[in-house]
Amino acid sequence: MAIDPNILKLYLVTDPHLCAQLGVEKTVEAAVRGGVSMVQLRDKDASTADRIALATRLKPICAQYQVPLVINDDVEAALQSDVDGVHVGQGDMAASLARTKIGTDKILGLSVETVEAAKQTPSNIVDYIGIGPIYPTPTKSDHKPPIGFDGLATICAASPVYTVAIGGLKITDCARVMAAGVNGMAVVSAICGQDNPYDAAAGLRRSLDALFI
Ligand code: TZP
Ligand code: MG
Repeated sequence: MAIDPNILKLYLVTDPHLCAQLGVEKTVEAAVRGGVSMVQLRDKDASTADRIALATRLKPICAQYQVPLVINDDVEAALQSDVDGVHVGQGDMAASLARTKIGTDKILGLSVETVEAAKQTPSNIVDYIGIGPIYPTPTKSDHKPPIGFDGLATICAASPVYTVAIGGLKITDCARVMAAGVNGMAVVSAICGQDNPYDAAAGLRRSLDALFI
């Protein structure tokens, strides 16, 4: 519990399909070098064993840059690979149970799509919420209706915990994202699958840093 909100500034969520050409490890290595502040291993189709194996390879890369690494959905994989935490959605394991399993020292994130869900977020259990999708995005097939920047600002204002925006966000959105009051911006395709993930991450980080004055 009690995270530094700066870790949320530029949050990379990985996608094995978008990263297929370079691979997830090389993409993450380039992204953390470029200035990503947090990484979430997200692979909806992998087994727990596969996630543990990949997380074990990503851990030293992230650790070298003091960038926290969390795993989407899979508490067991997060525990066995001893990464920094886990991110769950509304339909996944209940946040309270995830917290019980991971203990008090690890990071717990929760996806939130509505003001009601934001208000109900237990601040003694959840460290941050991921709010979105802001735009429709092909990266997440089953996503809820996009909330736009007004929706983002409303949900952010209702949140008792730190916040990060997600869904279709590009470098041109940095100012509007941060103006909504969130602590950071989460991206998949703005880094994964880009010709040069280092340049993509560094460009995003420069834009965000310029807004944090
Ligand atoms: N949750 C809400 S939207 C999304 C997730 C994991 C995917 C965001 O991907 P992209 O490529 O940044 O739009
Ligand atoms: Mg989920």
